[in-house]
Amino acid sequence: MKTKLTLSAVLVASALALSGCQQDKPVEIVKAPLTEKDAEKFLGDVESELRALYLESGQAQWIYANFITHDTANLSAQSSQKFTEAVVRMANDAAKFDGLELSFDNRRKLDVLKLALTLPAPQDAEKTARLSSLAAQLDGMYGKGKYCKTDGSCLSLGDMTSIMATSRSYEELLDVWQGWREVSKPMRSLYQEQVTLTNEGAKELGYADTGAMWRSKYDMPADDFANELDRIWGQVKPLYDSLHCHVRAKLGEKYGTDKVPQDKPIPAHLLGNMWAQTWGNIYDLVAPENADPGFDVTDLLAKHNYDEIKMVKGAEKFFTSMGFEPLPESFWERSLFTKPQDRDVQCHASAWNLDNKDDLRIKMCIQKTGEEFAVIHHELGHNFYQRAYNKLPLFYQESANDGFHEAIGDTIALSVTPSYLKEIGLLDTVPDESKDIGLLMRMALDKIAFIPFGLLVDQWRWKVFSGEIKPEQYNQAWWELREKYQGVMAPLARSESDFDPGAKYHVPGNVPYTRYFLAHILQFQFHKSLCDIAGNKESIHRCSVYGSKEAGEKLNEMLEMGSSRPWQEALAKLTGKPEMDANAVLDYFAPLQAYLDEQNKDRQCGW
Ligand code: X8Z
Ligand code: ZN
Repeated sequence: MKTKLTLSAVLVASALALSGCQQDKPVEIVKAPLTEKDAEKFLGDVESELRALYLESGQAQWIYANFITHDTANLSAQSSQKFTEAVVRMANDAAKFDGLELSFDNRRKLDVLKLALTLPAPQDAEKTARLSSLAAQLDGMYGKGKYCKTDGSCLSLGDMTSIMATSRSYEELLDVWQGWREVSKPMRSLYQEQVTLTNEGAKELGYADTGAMWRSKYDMPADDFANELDRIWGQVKPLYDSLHCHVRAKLGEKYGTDKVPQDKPIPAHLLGNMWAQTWGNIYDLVAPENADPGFDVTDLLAKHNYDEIKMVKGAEKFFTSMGFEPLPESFWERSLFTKPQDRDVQCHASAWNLDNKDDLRIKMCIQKTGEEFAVIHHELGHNFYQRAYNKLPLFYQESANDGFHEAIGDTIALSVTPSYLKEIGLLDTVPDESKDIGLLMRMALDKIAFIPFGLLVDQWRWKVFSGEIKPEQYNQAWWELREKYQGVMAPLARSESDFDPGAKYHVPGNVPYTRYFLAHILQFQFHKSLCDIAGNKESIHRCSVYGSKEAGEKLNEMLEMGSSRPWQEALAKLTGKPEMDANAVLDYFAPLQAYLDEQNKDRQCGW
C-alpha cells in the first residue's frame, strides 16, 4: 500500500539574495510536504521544457541522420547530451513523488518520465557527454558502413541487401555476408563502454540495469512481461519449427545437403536477408508446387512505372481510404525518399515527428521492391499514429506500448492482398483459392520467420546489460541465441574479434527490439478485428480493409488514446480483449500449417 505524504520538499532560500551584502545568517531551510499540486506544477513545467528540448534535439538528430559528418556527429551528440541531462534531472525529480498518493494521470505521467530514456546516463556531465558521443559514433559507424573489396570497389548496405535477396550463389552470398560484418568489428569496445555507462545511469534511477528499465515499460511487473514473451513464443514455435524444417529441406535441395546439413541450423547467409530475419526473398526456392499465385509485387510495381514517390503515395492512399487525413505538404518537402549519391546518410528506415504536432517525415532509401512497399506502409503507420495522438499531453504522445507503434503500418500492409492490388490497378486477375498456400507461404517467410529473431535481439541485450553475458562472450552468446531461437548458424567461424550484433542497426542505434516481436503478434490481432469490423466474409488472409471507414474509425479510436491508458485497454478497445495472443497468427496460417505438416511428414525436423 502506498503511504501518503511521506516526502518533504526542501526549499532553500538564500538571505544573500535579499540583502545583497555579505551573508552572515545561515541558509534558511523550510520543509514542506509534497502535494498533488506540486506534482501538477512540476509536470506542467516539465512539459513545456520537454517540448522545446524535443524539437531541438529532433532537428539535430534529423540533420545528423541525413548528413553524416564529423561536425553533425558532434552537434547531435551535444544536443542529446543536453536532452539526456535534462531528462535525467526530471526523472530524478519525478522520483521524489514516489510513495505519494496521486491521481491516475499524475502518477502515470511521472512514471513515463522516469522511464523516458532508452539510454539513461549517470548524473555526471562528463559521463553524459561521453555516453552521448558513444551513441552518436556507433550510429554513424553503421550509417557510413560499406564493404570495400581488395579491388577498391565498395558496396553499400543497400547494394548488399539486393544481393542477399537475389543471388543464389553460395560463395557470393557468403562474401557479402562476411563483408558487412567487418563494419561492426570496431564497434565492440565502444559498445562495451556504452553498456557500462548507461547501466550506471539506470542504477541511479533505481533499476537493476538498463535492460530491467526497458522491461519496466509495459504496464506490468518487468518479470511478468518477460514471462509473457516466453508464453507467446511458445504458441508460435511449432509453426516456426515446421516452416524451418521445410525451408531447410528445400535449401538442401538447392545447395546440397553437405552445405545445408539436415540436422543442423541453417547457414545464415542463405535465407535472402542480411540478418536472416525475413525469408520472403527465397520464396522461389520453397514455393509450393501448383499453388504459386503467379505474381510478384516487385514486378507489378515495375510494370506500372511506380517510382519511390508513387510508392509512398500509394501507401498514403490506403490510410486516407480508411478516413485518415492526407499527410501534410511538409511531409513531401522534408522527407528523404531516395539514397543520395554524394553523401552518407542513415539509410535504415525511420518515421519522425519533429514538433509533436504535424511535422511528420520519413527517412528511407527506398528500393523499388515489394518488400520496401511493405516497409513504406510500416513507416506511414508510425506517422499516422503520431498524428492521431498529437492532441494529448506530451507524456501520452506515444503508442500504447512500443509494439503497437511497430504494428500499425504492418497491419495495413496485411491488407495488401491480391484483391486490393486488383482494385488499385496493379494486378489484372485475382488468383483463385487454390493458390492460397503460395500466398500464405510468402507471408509466413516474412512474418513467421521473423518472430524468433524479434525475440532474440533483446534476449542478448538484456543479458549484456545484466552482466550475464560478459564482454568477452558478446559474439559467442549472440550465436548461441541465434541457434537456439532461430535455428540459424554462422556460415563461417566467428570469434570474439567479431561483433556481429553490431551489424544489426538497432544495436549500434540503441533501439529496443522486443517491440518488433510484439508487433508481429499484435498485427494479426489488429488485422482480424479490423476485418470483422469491415464486414469481411472471406478467409482472413484474403481480407483487405482498404476503403473501410468503419475500420478506420475504430483503429483511430485506439490510436488517439496514445499511451494515456495501460496498453491492455487500448488493445481491448480494438479487439475486445486485453491480452496479446498468438492465436490470431495461428488461425491466419492454419492452412499453411496443414500443408507444412504434410510436406514434413518424412523429414527429421529440428536442430
Ligand atoms: O527497423 C524496422 C523499421 C523501422 S522502425 C524499418 N523494422 C525492424 C528491422 O528492420 O529490423 C521493421 C521490422 C523489424
Ligand atoms: Zn518501425
